[in-house]
Amino acid sequence: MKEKIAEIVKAISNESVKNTEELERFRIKYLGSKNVIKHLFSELKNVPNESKKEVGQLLNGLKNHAQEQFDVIKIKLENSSSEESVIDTSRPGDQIEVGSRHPLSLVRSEIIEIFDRIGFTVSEGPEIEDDWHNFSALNFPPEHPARDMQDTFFIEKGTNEMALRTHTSSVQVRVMENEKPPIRTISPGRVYRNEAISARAHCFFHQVEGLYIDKDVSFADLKQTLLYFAQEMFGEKAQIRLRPSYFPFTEPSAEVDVSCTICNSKGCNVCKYTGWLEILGCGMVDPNVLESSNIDSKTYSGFAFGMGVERIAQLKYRVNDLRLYSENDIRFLKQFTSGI
Ligand code: 2NL
Repeated sequence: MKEKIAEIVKAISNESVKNTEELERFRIKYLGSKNVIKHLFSELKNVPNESKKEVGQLLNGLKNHAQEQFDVIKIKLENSSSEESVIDTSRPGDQIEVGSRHPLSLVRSEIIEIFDRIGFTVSEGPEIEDDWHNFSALNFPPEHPARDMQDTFFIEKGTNEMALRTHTSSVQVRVMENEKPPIRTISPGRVYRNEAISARAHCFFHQVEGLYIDKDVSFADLKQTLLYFAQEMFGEKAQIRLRPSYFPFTEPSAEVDVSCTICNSKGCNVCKYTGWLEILGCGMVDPNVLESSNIDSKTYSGFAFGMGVERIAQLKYRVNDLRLYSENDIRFLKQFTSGI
């Protein structure tokens, strides 16, 4: 009997279990309902009485040993999951989805490229601005409503010194302060206004402002530059019209409409049956603004303009809710060209 037990112990240690099927065979052989150890238990009655206790203990030990071995092998198999872990290096890799550019990013790049072709550089500046660069240098009178808490996000309570910039003209003031004319630059960037969020208004949006200062810059130069821009952006058939307007930093000032490219100026619900779409504001830089940045307004003149990137993108891609631009809904974002 003792020999039989020793044989089984040896057999168990000689078992090589490589997969779950072999493990199951091991279980049936040593732990199943008709296993070899059980068979030895049934023969215990034939063992002489004086050896019964010892042989019984050996059999119990064998039974526990078989169970332990089973558990150890099972865990080993699970950890290495030997069958599945075989890596097939010839399999093709997972497809990597190519992302798409954000529509505002696409339009911003297009605007930059259009102005780059006629010699405009790109200038950037801080989003947190002081009162001078955001308001005073731009000829905003001390009591102008834009300086109100309701319109501007101020950084510190009680002081109106530092604020989130409300336009990127602040960047252009910095350019005028630091560079000598001729100046030909655009400043794209994010700007902030204290407004309730809706389909038509947001607390932040994106602007591209342009500035050209040199000797003898005229309103005709401004008009031709904007016509060039409109035709590059909306197609060579695009026309523009200027309507008189007011900004603190330009005089004279105008608002610019582009002929409706959606209905060819025949009238549709996008242009509200006028045939025209408003795209930007512009004007001749007010002499006070030039002087504030130490540019001699008797020698130099300049024009400036500002446009909302969301507005241009809305016309190009027919997006009619401003909130879509910042909600990061993948179904919206996926629709735009996947150019890198
Ligand atoms: C609009 C109108 C405008 C400017 C921006 C500007 C900058 C300097 C001096 C003078 Cl440094 N003007 N910028 C001029 C006219 C209009 O923006 O509706 N923007 C969305």
